[in-house]
Amino acid sequence: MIERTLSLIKPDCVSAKNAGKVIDILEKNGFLIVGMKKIKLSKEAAEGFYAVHKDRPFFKSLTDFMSEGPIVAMVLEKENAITDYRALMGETDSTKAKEGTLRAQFGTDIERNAVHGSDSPDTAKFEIGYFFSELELV
Ligand code: IDP
Ligand code: MG
Repeated sequence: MIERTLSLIKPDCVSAKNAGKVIDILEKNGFLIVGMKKIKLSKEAAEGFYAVHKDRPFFKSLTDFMSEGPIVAMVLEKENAITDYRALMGETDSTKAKEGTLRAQFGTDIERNAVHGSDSPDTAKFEIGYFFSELELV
């Protein structure tokens, strides 16, 4: 099934000037970019995006990180986009992510892990709508 997922290139990866490399890898792996924008999240916007994690001990640190500088938000389209993009990202902790994954290549640790990807169809719907209107998707 053709799916859409939300991808974020996080502030650590954008400030390291690795956004272009990530985009190149996405296209080479068959993801179609149907929406893309560079934005800077406010602390409140980062808190809204990560509301599911509001009771976690890392919530403050995570939302500080996600609002420290610009991010690139993209909607990716592909067969099985959600699962395939999660596999391409690698696991949450960059130091444990498999060689060749985006997080192994561009992440630093469990928090500063370079990229985000939706984890289910319901999450993807919420997360895409958080950043994009239907008119912005091509
Ligand atoms: P995911 O991004 O792989 O889906 P989640 O568990 O949904 O991982 O966590 C959201 C984000 O919160 C992670 O990508 C990472 O930036 C951060 N994070 C997750 N677990 C920890 C932790 O134990 N310490 C610090 N930051 C964390
Ligand atoms: Mg998650």
